[in-house]
Amino acid sequence: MNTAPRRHWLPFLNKEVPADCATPTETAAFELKTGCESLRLRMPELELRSELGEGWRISGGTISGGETGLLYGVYAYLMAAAAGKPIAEAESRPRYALRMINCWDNMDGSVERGYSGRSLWFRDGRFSYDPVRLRQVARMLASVGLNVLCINNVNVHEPAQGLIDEFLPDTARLAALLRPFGVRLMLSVDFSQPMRHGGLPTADPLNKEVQRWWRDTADRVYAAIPDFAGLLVKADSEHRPGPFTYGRNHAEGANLLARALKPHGGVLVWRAFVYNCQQDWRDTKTDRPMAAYETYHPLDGQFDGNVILQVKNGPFDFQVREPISPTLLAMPRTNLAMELQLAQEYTGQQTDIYAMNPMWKELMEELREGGDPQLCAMAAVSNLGDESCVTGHPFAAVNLFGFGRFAWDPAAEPERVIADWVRLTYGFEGETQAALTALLMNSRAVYEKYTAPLGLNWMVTPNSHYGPNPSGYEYQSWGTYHRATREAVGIDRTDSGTGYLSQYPAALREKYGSADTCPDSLLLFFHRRRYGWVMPDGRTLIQRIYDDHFEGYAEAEKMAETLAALPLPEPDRSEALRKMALQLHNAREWRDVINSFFARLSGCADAQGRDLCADFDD
Ligand code: GCW
Repeated sequence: MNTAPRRHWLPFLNKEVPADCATPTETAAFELKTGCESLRLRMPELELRSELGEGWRISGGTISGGETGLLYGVYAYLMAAAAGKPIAEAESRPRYALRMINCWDNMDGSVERGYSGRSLWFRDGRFSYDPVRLRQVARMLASVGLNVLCINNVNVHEPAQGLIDEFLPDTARLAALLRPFGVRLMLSVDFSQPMRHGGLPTADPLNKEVQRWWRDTADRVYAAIPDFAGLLVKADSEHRPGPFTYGRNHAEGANLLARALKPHGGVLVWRAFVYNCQQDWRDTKTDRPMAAYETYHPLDGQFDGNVILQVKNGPFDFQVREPISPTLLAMPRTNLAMELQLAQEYTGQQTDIYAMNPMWKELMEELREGGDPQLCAMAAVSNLGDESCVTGHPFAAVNLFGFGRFAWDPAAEPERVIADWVRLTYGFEGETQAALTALLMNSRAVYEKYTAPLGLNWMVTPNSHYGPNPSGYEYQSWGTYHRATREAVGIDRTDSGTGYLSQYPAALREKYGSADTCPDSLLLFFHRRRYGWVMPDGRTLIQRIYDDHFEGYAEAEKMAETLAALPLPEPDRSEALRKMALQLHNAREWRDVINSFFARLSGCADAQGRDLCADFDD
């Protein structure tokens, strides 16, 4: 489906930018004019001040900034006015230099973990896109300050290896289309590319021919795309090739590519998603969350200056609740990026509503408690696709918008960000704005309750990752176990258990190490507990499991009522209501499957006598 784009948070900028708009400054001027028409704003003066870089200043009727800073300043000015909070005096600069969207798009047009349709730029093994549509998407990215777009999947399937080779002219054309919006292109490459695409017998990072091949490749790419952002690599992870094949470590692997990019000012983003995906489920000593730290901590200080280690926010894989990844707190001499996932792989797949900014705020708090490492970049797996609303669910756009705001200023209040999105997208004010904002703000807590409260993750349906299946991953090789028996559930990750806890700095070790101080939300992630264990609020563990699932479903029903009462425009209204019905079905499945699983296993009845679908024999 490649239908016309729809409402997003810049409805007043929904016009086409002239093709001859070569520089961000010209684009900015045009955008401003468009905005002025519909908002009847006084056109501020624009002043190019290169020293401000990506930052901007609004003062005395003038917007000043570096080339992209000016563009961002204009968007900030227009969006603030449209949100009913005009800016007279302000200045701002981004907290992170790189604010990246990682698309998992394949060249056949499919999108790995994509829930918004097919790829916006690939079809049938080649580039295929509507430039008007892409400029609109680029404008969405630029309006919230996102400045790097990696267009292809980190699992690099053929023919995507040709993006830096036979398709390079097309890649360069797309880069040119994005350039006026301050968005630089990045590509994912396969570590074994010199063999699979370069005819070499090896991809060993210490081999001179391999080094030359990457250098020549980088030279060619930069000749075609001078502002190319760099390369992204998933290596030795889930069957992808990597330096381990040659007995080399990941610093040697990353530095190989980084050195080829360095003369051109490019960065090499290396993903830290490395673990043994062929674990024997009987093995209770190996604990998957420990893997990244074990691989990377010993290498701290060995990565070149233009390498960025990109670490998923949690030690597992984008579950609804995980503690902060200890790797982010253990690499003081390495450039770090945190990787988030806008695609709702484990969080409702753009069917269930799940707004992420509240979760990201918690992650930043945990980072601070753990010693406040200085990250240099933020990355997020894209939720974009070719469906008419581009993010699958009309409300999922809040996560793209929210990610841009967050990566610019991680201290931005989630509620304010979400309220702005609501106002800009739907024009809601007062009670309606507050109602949709509250619904979105609570959506994660509701989802967590009906799916995986208390840090009890991986009860999801294998492969699809939507819907419950409590034993689905329990006897598999992915390292994803809850180990529920008839007495107890959860994993002891303290010193008496797997020892994972020891990877954290003291403050977090203390907080998580005792079941009394560990937040309820992570209890079963860090501790194994009997069902009769009494929680701080006086309820038993099993009762909390039941109660949370019942509450989660009841709250989802309330969400549905609120949603139905909102004056949403069409087609968003019909689409949101249709998806809400699916969400309720999903929530009910989770509630009943998980509760009956535990009731049958434990033999414990519900204190409130509700139906647990357990068929107790007595
Ligand atoms: O969560 C897993 C996903 C894979 C993904 C992988 C990764 C791109 O299920 O689809 O592959 O993470 O992050 O590399």
